[in-house]
This record gives sequence, C-alpha cells and structure tokens, in this order.
Amino acid sequence: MNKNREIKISKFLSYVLRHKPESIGLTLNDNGWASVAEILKNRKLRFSLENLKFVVENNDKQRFSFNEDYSLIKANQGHSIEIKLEFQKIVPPEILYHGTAQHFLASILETGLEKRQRHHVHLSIDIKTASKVGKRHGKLIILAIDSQKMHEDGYQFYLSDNNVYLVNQVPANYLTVAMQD
Ligand code: HQG
Repeated sequence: MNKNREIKISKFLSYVLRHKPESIGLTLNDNGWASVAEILKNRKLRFSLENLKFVVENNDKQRFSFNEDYSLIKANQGHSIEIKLEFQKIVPPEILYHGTAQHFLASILETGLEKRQRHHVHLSIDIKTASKVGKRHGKLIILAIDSQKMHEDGYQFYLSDNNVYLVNQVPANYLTVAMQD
C-alpha cells in the first residue's frame, strides 16, 4: 500500500478509536473495542478489510489490535474519551525515560509530569524511544524517572499492549535530566 494512504488510514483510526467515534456514528464498548464491520461501513474514508489488516500489522507503534476473529478493533492506548482499558499492572524497570521539549522543563520541575489530555503519563523503556516522542514537541530533553523508587513508594505502573509504560503522574522529586540536545 502507498505510504500516504497507510498514514491516512492510521490517522483516521486514531481519531475514531481514541477521540471521536461519534464522528462516524461508531460506539466503543467499555474496553474500547469497536466493530470492524461498522468501521468498514463509514462514509468518510473508504478501505477494505485487507487494507485495515495491513495498516494494523504494519503500524510503526502497534497502535491498534484486533480480536481473534478480526470482528473487533481497538486502539492500544492514547485515548481522550472515557473507556476502561485493561492495562497490565507491572513492576517497572529501575529507570524509565520521558522525552519532551526543553521549554516545558521549568513547568515540569514545578508540578511534575502530568497526564494532560491523555489518561496517563507515557514513559519509554529507553532513550531512543523517548527521543522520538520528545522531538514531536520541540528542542529535545530527556528526563530519567526513578521508577523503582516510585513503585516502592506506592505508585502503580501499567504496560499497554504496545509496550508503552504508563503511570498517573510523576512528581518532580523522581525526575532528573538525563540528556538535552
Ligand atoms: C508535557 C505519542 C509542562 C509532556 C508518543 C509532553 C507517545 C508538561 C506534553 C504518546 C507537564 C504532553 C505520548 C508539565 C507534562 N508542564 N509540560 N507539568 N507535564 N508535560 O503528546 O508523552 O502517536 O500528550 O512532557 O509517541 O509526548 O499518540 O504526551 O511533552 O507514545 O501513538 O506535555 O503519544 O504516541 O504531550 O506522548 P502528549 P507524550 P501516538
């Protein structure tokens, strides 16, 4: 499939499965699953089941999942609408990373990392992944999170199906600057 079309379908899926299902008359169940048949019937962007499978399987960040018989599809994380995603509770690795923009630093050191529009603060397993996330926002800065200490102090960590580490907040005292551009 042509890369532009693939990205277009992926963005469309993010929009309807994370943010605005009602824009195409779709309903998500409590855990965020939507009917594949309903999605294929939408009038905004036409594509086949084969196209959809291709986009889901080749997605750079594995943003979406099918159920076993391909009748349902969901976004693995990143929702702004209220759903009860069943994330796996985990004991985090000792250190996790968060990539962000340097201009956010002063505010982050004041209030800690907040979830903003999302359901959780998103953390990365390594600096490489955190760099990709952070560069989207401006001049890169990588923060290291003492996730082991946070966990010992009672903060619950989760892992999404596409291996994003999630936590409700990161107070500033668990953060240090690991690297900046
Ligand atoms: C910042 C993408 C000032 C935070 C990525 C971040 C990731 C603060 C921004 C996923 C702050 C929110 C998540 C504070 C947090 N003061 N700024 N107190 N607390 N921020 O996009 O982590 O393509 O909502 O540092 O790859 O950048 O959607 O979060 O810069 O996996 O699948 O507020 O989104 O994946 O930005 O990215 P975002 P994020 P998808």
